[in-house]
Amino acid sequence: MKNLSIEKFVSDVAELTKPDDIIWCDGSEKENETLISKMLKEGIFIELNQEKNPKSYLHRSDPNDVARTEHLTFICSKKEEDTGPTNNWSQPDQFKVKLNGLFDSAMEGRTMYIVPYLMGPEGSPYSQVGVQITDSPYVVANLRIMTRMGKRALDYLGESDNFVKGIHSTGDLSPDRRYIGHFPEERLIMSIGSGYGGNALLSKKCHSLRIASVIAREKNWLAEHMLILGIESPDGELTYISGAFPSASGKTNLALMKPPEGYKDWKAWTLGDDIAWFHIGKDDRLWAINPEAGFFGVAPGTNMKSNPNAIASLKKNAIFTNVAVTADGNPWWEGLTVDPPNNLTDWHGKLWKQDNGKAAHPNSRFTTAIYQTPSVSPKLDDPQGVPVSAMLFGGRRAKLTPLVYESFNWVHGVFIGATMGAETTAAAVGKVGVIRRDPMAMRPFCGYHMADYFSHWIKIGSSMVNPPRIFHVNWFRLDENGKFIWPGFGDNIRVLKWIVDRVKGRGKAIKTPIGYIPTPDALDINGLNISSSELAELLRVDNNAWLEEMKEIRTFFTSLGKKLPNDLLKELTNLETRLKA
Ligand code: OXD
Ligand code: MN
Repeated sequence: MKNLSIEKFVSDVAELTKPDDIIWCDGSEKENETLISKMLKEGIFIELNQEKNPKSYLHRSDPNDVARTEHLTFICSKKEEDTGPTNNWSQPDQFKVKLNGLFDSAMEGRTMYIVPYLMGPEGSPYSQVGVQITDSPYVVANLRIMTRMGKRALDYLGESDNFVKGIHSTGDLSPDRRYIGHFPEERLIMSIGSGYGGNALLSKKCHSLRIASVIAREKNWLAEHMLILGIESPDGELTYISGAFPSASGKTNLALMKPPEGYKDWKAWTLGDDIAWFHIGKDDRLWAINPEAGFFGVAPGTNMKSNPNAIASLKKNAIFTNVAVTADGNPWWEGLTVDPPNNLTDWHGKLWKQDNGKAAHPNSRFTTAIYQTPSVSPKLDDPQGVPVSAMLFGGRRAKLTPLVYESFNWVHGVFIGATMGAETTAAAVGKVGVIRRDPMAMRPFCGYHMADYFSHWIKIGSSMVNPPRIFHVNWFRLDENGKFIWPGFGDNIRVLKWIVDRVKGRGKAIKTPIGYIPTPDALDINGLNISSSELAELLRVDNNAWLEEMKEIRTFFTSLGKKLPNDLLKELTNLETRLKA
């Protein structure tokens, strides 16, 4: 069966980019093998120790192309006011002329790959098809893991023209000629000059968040930068939660959490580590699917303690990008083992020495299928998804925000998400460790005006009698010696247990100006090395410090202009009043 819309799309792009040949990807094993041998021959893939890491490969990206480039990412809505102040805008026709100039003949001497992909389970009414055209075989190999690609996507689409178009070329990899352009009204993405991660795997941030958030607003659902996790108590009670955390802030660790000693009879089921699409069910619950099928996780810091399930999922069929390699051909990154092994090759391919800086790039990544993690939820391919009872917002904050608190209601929860602040990380180019406001962890990923996005969130909540409860968590509080107070990782299940208790109407809490926090005895710290004064510090609300924070929030709200929903301004004023009381 031919899809005429795809044929037309492909011939138009081929005419512009002039590839030497065109390969239509079907997603088969055979196709993957051919692609891998080609990449090995061309040095795009480097073979890892195949005995220890069967069918796993290393890729070294251009050193100028190692993270998302937000300053080169544009939302080209027809009207600038639809893009909003947190995005770069360019007039769509003009931007297309500029990009077409860069795409002109960009694939000369190269192969053009056509990658149809399905975001979401087969048979799900909530899934979406995209077609990415790319000249990067590395991108194809990643999409094969990250999405349900090839024939499956075409079968889902049939003859329909309802797919997101993605045009990608690595161009000459020069940051001066690198742009990631989104045309929301046309469901079109054009990306040139980068072969890396969220800039190049267009299914991920570009389609499933920036374009999908626009579609979600039109169709009354939510496309979010969130993990999805099922928590099963010893008596079999299963509660699904979702959570938004800024890039490289432990989202993958939480999504793949393994309950620690003392919680062995609890289970945590992984559904997704990065993106969730939510629909309101006929039963008044909010149902989530993960559009993706793989993880594109940050490698540094991943180890048997922080994330044993990720380590288990990396045993085979994995792609490693910009990690270091040991002398016997195994991947390595900072934090994988306590001490670096001898004779490491760094991410540039040079013999690494202690004073050479990091051996693996701080934003080095692994790509692996969710199906390979021992904690994979049996519901991952369920067309309906899972009903979510609690949504978490979290940021990396050394001070101020307590370990956990619960919003008073949905609108207050939206306020908490909208005012999230977090320290920046290596996932995007720019200064690391400064606080920036990152509403719902969507600042770099919302495809339209942030103030309209807040209104949309409020509307979604008001469409349900019992929307999910909203919480804020912060695993990253430091003591006066700069040490983390909370152990984090698997022990975060203790916080999730309180959240589940709250959802079920049994967790004890104290009302504070910022929300409900656990009573000291409601949080299980049994077996942890945490004193009661440390616990008090973890849960402390410092009214004066919060009042200082309110000034920044007011400035941020002002920067969003007059579309900011009144409800949120009211929340701000009410919070200030409570803090002063
Ligand atoms: C990611 C990111 O790659 O958020 O998931 O940057
Ligand atoms: Mn992410």
